[in-house]
Amino acid sequence: MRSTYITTPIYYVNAKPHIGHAYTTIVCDVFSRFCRMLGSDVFFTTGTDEHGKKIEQSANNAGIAPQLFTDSISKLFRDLLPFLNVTNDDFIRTTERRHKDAVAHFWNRLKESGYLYLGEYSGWYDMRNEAYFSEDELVDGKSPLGGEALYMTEKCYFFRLSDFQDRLLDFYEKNPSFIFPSQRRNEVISFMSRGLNDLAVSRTTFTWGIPVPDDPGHVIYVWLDALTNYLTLNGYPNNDQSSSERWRNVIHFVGKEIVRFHAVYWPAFLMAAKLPLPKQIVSHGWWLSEGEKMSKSLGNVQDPIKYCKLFGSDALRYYLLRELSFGEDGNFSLSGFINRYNSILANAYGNLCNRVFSFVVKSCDNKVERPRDLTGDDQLFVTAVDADLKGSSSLFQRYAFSKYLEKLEHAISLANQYVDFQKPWALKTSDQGRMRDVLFLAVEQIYKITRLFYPVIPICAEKVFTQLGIPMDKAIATDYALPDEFHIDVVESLFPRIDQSTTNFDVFADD
Ligand code: ME8
Repeated sequence: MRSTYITTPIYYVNAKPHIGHAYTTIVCDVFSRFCRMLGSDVFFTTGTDEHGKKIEQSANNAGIAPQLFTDSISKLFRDLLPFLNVTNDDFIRTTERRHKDAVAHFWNRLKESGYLYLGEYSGWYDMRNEAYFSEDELVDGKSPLGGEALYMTEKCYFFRLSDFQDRLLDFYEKNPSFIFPSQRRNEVISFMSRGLNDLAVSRTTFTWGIPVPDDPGHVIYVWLDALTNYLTLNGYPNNDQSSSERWRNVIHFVGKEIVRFHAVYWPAFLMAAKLPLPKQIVSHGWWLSEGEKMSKSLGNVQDPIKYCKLFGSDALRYYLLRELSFGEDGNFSLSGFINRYNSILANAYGNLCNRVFSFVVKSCDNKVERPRDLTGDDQLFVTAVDADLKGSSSLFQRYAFSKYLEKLEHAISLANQYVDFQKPWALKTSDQGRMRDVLFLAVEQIYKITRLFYPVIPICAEKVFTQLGIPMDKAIATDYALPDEFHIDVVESLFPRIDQSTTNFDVFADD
């Protein structure tokens, strides 16, 4: 079985999680569920990034010791996962012993291979993003990543990043899909063409970090610390990464603002430590709120838990994947959420399942059988649905989640049209045999659509399979043959319409 290792970024613990974090985690969960359906042995991880000056300062501002502070915020990220119905296999905290050991080991490998040296650094430091910039990289006096920039000088260890310019460019050329999408790849290459400077990888101006082995006055640069989490989670240094199939198939999902760290620094560190490089860095765009990036420092965030509590995790997962064209930015809005929920989940899909299943229960003694022959209309219907579903898998593999869902929505609308046109309620008095055939075909297409909907709306999918008497693990297995007879005992409502006049939206008032 093919191994696939899927990672979210590990999130800073300077404030509680918001929709942006929930988005990446959900994307990774949906992708993991999809890969598992295709038979992959998936290892899916997430966690929290807990060191660095920014976290130390947030803890100081809160008047709490950094460890206690990070304990409490990391817990909020961990506790969010069941709300989102996420199936991660591990959760890492960079303050854990296993990680500190892995980072110290990794540091020693870089040192032994001659890529670290002691020097002095002066530059503009963006504390929000924990990165140094040169004067000419500043934009209107701020860092190019948008944070305030402070001029600082400190003695620190450097990583010989400049040695890797040609090797990295060569690697990108030989592995054109390493950075996805290509727009980000072009940005990275253009950044590299300006030349790579050596990178400051230790700090002495604060203490909240992993000490440099044999020089504890320095703490290890938080990005070197954080990126190593992906190795820690794969058992480094105890497991041999060079022979790890999982490591060769690691896909890092990240927001577009941290592509540089993952696509330039990380492969350079790995090359220096003589370790294999990840398979792909997949980057997505931002959720905006009134045109600005939703972020804790801008204070314009939305709480994902509120959405899950009020509308269910399936609804949030569906909205996030459908609304944002993967890779691009998009606006998050409650009204947009309700519109998509009501028009697709409640009216088109939920209602289709409900009316077809109820009809089977009420008018067909709870069961329907596969028809012996298909009419021309039936054949057209099944062929059209199959055409929508056929290409969907490759869309998924190209991370085109919104287009994928669009295909499923089209298939749902074909099924609704088929039922409307065939009018099983009229056939009930004129031709019961035909009525049963129509209902079987409708149920069968619902089942096929629901299988592909499963990674996005797993709770609802399970309800549909249960109504059809098919266990979830069978329903989503690649080689499962659909039974020739469906039995439906009880019909369950899937997505009740959101009635704006009766829903209490007060919970959103303080976001
Ligand atoms: O960067 N829209 O952590 P972080 C979409 N610790 N995604 C968003 C988002 C938004 N408005 N806001 C956040 C860090 N994200 C580092 C990562 S990895 C070795 C270290 C998501 O807490 C998106 O995935 O700032 C983004 O890259 C990540 O959260 C940044 O989280």
